[in-house]
Formats: sequence, structure tokens, C-alpha cells
Amino acid sequence: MSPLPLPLLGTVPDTAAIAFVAAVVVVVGGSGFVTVRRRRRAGQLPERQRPERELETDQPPSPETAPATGPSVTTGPPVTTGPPPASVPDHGLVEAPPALEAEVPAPPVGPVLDERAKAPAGAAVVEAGEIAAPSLRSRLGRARGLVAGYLGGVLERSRIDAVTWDDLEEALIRADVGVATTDALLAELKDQVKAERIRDANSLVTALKERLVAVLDDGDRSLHFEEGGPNVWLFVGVNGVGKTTTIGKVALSQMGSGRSVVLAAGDTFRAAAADQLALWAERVGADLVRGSEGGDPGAVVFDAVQRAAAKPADLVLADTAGRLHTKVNLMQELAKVRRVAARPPAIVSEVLLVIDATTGQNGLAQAREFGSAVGVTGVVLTKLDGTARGGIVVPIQRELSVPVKLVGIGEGAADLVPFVPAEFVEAVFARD
Ligand SMILES: Nc1nc2c(ncn2[C@@H]2O[C@H](COP(=O)(O)OP(=O)(O)OP(=O)(O)O)[C@@H](O)[C@H]2O)c(=O)[nH]1
Ligand SMILES: [Mg+2]
Repeated sequence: MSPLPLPLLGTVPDTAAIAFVAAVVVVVGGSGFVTVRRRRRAGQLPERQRPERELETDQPPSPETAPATGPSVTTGPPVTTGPPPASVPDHGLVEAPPALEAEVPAPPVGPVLDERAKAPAGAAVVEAGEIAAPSLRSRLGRARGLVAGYLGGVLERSRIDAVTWDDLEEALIRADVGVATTDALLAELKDQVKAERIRDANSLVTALKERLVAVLDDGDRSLHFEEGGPNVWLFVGVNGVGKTTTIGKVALSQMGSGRSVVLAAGDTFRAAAADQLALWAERVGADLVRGSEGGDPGAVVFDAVQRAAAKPADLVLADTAGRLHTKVNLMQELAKVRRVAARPPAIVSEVLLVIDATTGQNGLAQAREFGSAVGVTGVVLTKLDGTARGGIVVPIQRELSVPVKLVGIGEGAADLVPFVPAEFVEAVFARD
């Protein structure tokens, strides 16, 4: 919409100006809704996409040799104390991530660091369990109650008719379940309604909830760990989705459950990325292995595995540079990092794709491409505390059979929770 011409506003009385603005808002808002409806009816609701950052240059995949770039630097857990990192980027929770050249974002001061600030001097390292993890239900942002918001009409109608199905379809598409998955789900639900002679709207909604839980429950959502060598969990995904932050959170929770952890700063694309991981390492008290800027990411992961084997440590959490899933050479580079990471004695037991839930249906394309390049074993869905609608979990599980294992619900160290389908479905259908 183009801005209102200022001269016009200057010449009409205030009340007329207000009425004019109100009319424009109503017309524009209404036409948007009609467009959504029409496209939905035509089965063509477009994918909701967020522009993604792309690495500024495409790095060619390095030759498939034993990693032998410059020496990686290893740091142990911090032995000194002092104030925790406290510079917090002053932005909204789900705004676009900082640009590639931006300063290193310090781990944000979430509830855990708030507590640290109150802790006696000398306790600089965050201990897992200091703060109880929030529940998914309590922290869901826009997703909470989203489906319920569109079901009012359905529940008011005593019988199930064409309008009921239309409203259900609209609710699911608006919740980000996607057109194809919504169609498939509703087709199954129609069969069930016939077979079970479901007559009222309440039973219909209950059946839909049960069906969603069943779809989401299908899959192993545990984080795998195998005996016999350092396990590597590789974190992959497009730019700014929350990989590095998630590694910090996972490190904290794994250390809390008694595992020793080495962080591998495999995002060598920019020095700031390793600095960001170093802050997390310091904060949670984990070891860090980093390489030189522009170095071979495979070499960093290799060195981290050597470090873990020598200590010995249980787990290497490997960061990688964000990359667009459509860039073939960058995906090949990632595949190489995975191959290097899997060299004995290491065991790659998880490849976790981090998806920003606010990207909507594009998350499905990301899961498809990363899955075929590096064999994704699970998804971490971040930023569900914000404006994300969350329904993308359904097609990811249903179409690609990749389980969503963890959910990010904030920027703090404790803001990562296991994905519990029944809790999630209850929350999006919640009417309070
Ligand atoms: N609200 C919210 N913000 C999050 C969450 N996870 C990460 N973030 C924020 O998202 C931004 C990007 O996070 P990073 O961890 O740097 O993302 P990344 O995938 O490592 O980014 P690149 O390395 O640039 O590809 C930061 O401001 C994080 O604090 C979450 O679950 N909720
Ligand atoms: Mg990162």
C-alpha cells in the first residue's frame, strides 16, 4: 500500500482524515483475507517464505583429504570467574538474525543468566538444572490457541457440513500445516467420520486432534548416543535459524545429565561464528575446538573428535556454517564434513537439522534437501515462542518421516524442550 499523500491529510478536517484512514485499512485488510480464501479454495495458497541470507561467496568444497589445515585452537572450560557475557542484542525475539558481518551476538541474558547475576561471585559457569526448563505449552507464542481461534464457527454448528470442512481446512492451512498435508489429513478424517458415524462438531475436532497426535507420535524422538567412541552430533541448517544457540542449550542439558562435551566451531566462514560458540562454551563450561577463519570445517570437527577421544569426552557438538539448501556446492561441503566426522573412533549418532519455525512451509524444502545431503536424523524447531504458527511440524513428520526432537522456545540457555506431540496439539487447540 502506498503511503497516504500528506497534502491530502493536511487539507481535510481531522475527523475526515481518520475516517479515510479507517476505510483504507478495512478495504486492504478485507481484500487480503478474500485473497487467502480464494487461493485456498483453488488449492494454491502459496508457501509462506522468509528471505534467507546466503553465504556471500560460495565456498568450493575442499578436496577430500585428511583434514590438515592450520592448527585448531583448543580451549578448556573456563577456570576464571567474572561476570557472564552480558551484551544482549537489543532486538525482538524473532527478528531476522544479525548480518554475516555483524558483531558476535553474545548468548542472551535469559532466565539462567538472570539467576547467574544473583549468584555469588565465583560461580560463572551455568549449571544445568539451575532453572527449571519452561514447558512448551507455557512458552508457545503465536502458535498457542491458533487452531482454536479458527474453530469457533465449527463448534457453533450442530451438524457437520461443507462449511465445517471449509473452516477446518482454513484453520489447518493458517496454522502452517500446508495445503497438501491438510488435504490428505482431511480426506482421512472424512473417511473416519463416515466409518464411525461421527455427527457432531465436538467429536470431529477430537478426532482431528487424535489424528494429529498420531501423525506426530510416529517416530523416535530420543537423542541417540552409542557406546564405543566419541559421539558426534552435527548441527546443520540455513542461516540464522539458531544452530549455534541450540548447541549451547544442548551442551548445557547434556552436561547436566552427566556427559562431557566438546564444542567444535565448524562454522569457519567468519571468525565471529567461532567467537559466538566460544561464549557459549565459556558460559556452560564446555571445551571448545576452533580453527582459523576460512579454514576447512571438516578439519575442525576432526580435531574436536581427537580432543574428545584423548580426554576422553562423550560428545562432540559440531556447529556448521548456515547455508542455503539450494546451493549444491555448499551442501556437498556439508556432506564432506559429515564423512570426516564419521571417521573412527567417532560415531555420528545425530545429524540435527535446525529449522526456524517462522519460515513456514519453506522448512519442508529445507528438510528435504538437507536430508538427502547429510541424512538428517531429527529436527530442532526453533523460535516457537514468537510469531511462528508451528504447523510445519506436521508435514515434516508426515511427508518426510523426520521426527521433530527438540523445540526452541526462547534465547536463554534453558529454552529448549523435548517435542511432546500431545502437549503441542493440546496447546494449538487450546481455547483459554
Ligand atoms: N526467540 C528465539 N530466538 C532464538 C531461538 N533460537 C535462536 N534464537 C535467536 O536467533 C538468532 C540466530 O541464532 P544463531 O544461533 O546465531 O543462529 P545460527 O543458525 O547459528 O546462525 P548462522 O550461524 O548465522 O547461520 C539469535 O538472535 C538467537 O538468540 C529460539 O528458540 N527463540
Ligand atoms: Mg551459527
